[in-house]
Amino acid sequence: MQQPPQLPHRRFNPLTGEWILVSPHRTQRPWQGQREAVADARARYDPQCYLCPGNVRASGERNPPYSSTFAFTNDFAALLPDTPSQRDGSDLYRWESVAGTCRVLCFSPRHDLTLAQMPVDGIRSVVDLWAAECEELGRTYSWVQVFENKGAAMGCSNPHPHGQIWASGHVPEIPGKEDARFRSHYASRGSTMLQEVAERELEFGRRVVVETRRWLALVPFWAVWPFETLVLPKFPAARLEELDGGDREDLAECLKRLLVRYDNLFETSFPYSFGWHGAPYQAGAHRHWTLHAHLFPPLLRSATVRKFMVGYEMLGEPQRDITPEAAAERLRSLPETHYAEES
Ligand code: H2U
Ligand code: ZN
Repeated sequence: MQQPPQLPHRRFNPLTGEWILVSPHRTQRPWQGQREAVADARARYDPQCYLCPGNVRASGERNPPYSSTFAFTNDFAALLPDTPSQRDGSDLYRWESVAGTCRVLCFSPRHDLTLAQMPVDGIRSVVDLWAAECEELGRTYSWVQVFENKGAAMGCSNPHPHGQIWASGHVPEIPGKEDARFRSHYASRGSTMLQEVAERELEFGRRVVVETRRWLALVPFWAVWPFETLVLPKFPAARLEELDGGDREDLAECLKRLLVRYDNLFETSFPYSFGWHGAPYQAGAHRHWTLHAHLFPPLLRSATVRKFMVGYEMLGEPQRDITPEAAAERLRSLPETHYAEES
């Protein structure tokens, strides 16, 4: 395949079966719109924070004096475990009930850190927590969505380093599409789609941002968000809980190196939505699945100028301004020492 031109073109996303518009010539336009606020420095412990060790949450429960990670069931959960199974309607109007649970995962007792600023062994503890929660919740639910919304720009309500899990009896739309597409790829070609992607990207090289012994972070060919990345294992793996100690150690290193680059890009605590997609917990083999993480950061040109998905994106199809290759090159060129440590 020839590389796409520096002219408007569309790219195909094999994970969703959708196309996106790429307009490489468009980033120079003047900007007089909204600018994001940049967060201030924080204390190591905040007596007002509902996630800090020893503090009381909205439910009246007190957090333990935890020293590594800590998980609890969300006091304002969007999904409830005891929802009875019901459905009604046909053709145009239908509904079905959903049972599930929501968890909040504190990544560190330190209120002032982020994953990017945590040491690799601290990130490794977070990987262990993600894996343990998936294993446990996967016994009850078909889908376990691990994610982190970081930064006020992504709607995060509290800067204390934390993520969430929403687990449900149904497989939601996006992983549902991935599952169907991975399955048909495996049936027709006998290979897992994302392992093929990992091999091709290592060979091409220009979209790779971080490569460790066992993992890869890259800007996908079909990325929608300006600095979107995909984290992939270089070996077959379908779920977080399958990873051995070495895989987890190496994943923590890969995430650290990626997230430090993100923060260094605009010398700001880089906002994003980040989440894991592992094989759904349903009967049958899942050789068609590759465990992967998506990172969707909204920033485009500086710490304060973000990409909005509005207008054409809402009504037509997603569009991006800089090419994925140019985004990967910018991320790759950045140092791996966090800017806050340098000064
Ligand atoms: P976000 O900032 O990423 O939305 O996560 C904070 C979550 O913490 C949010 O889902 C929950 C909110 O419901 N929460 C509690 O479970 N207990 C509290 O005391 C406050 C917030
Ligand atoms: Zn806190």
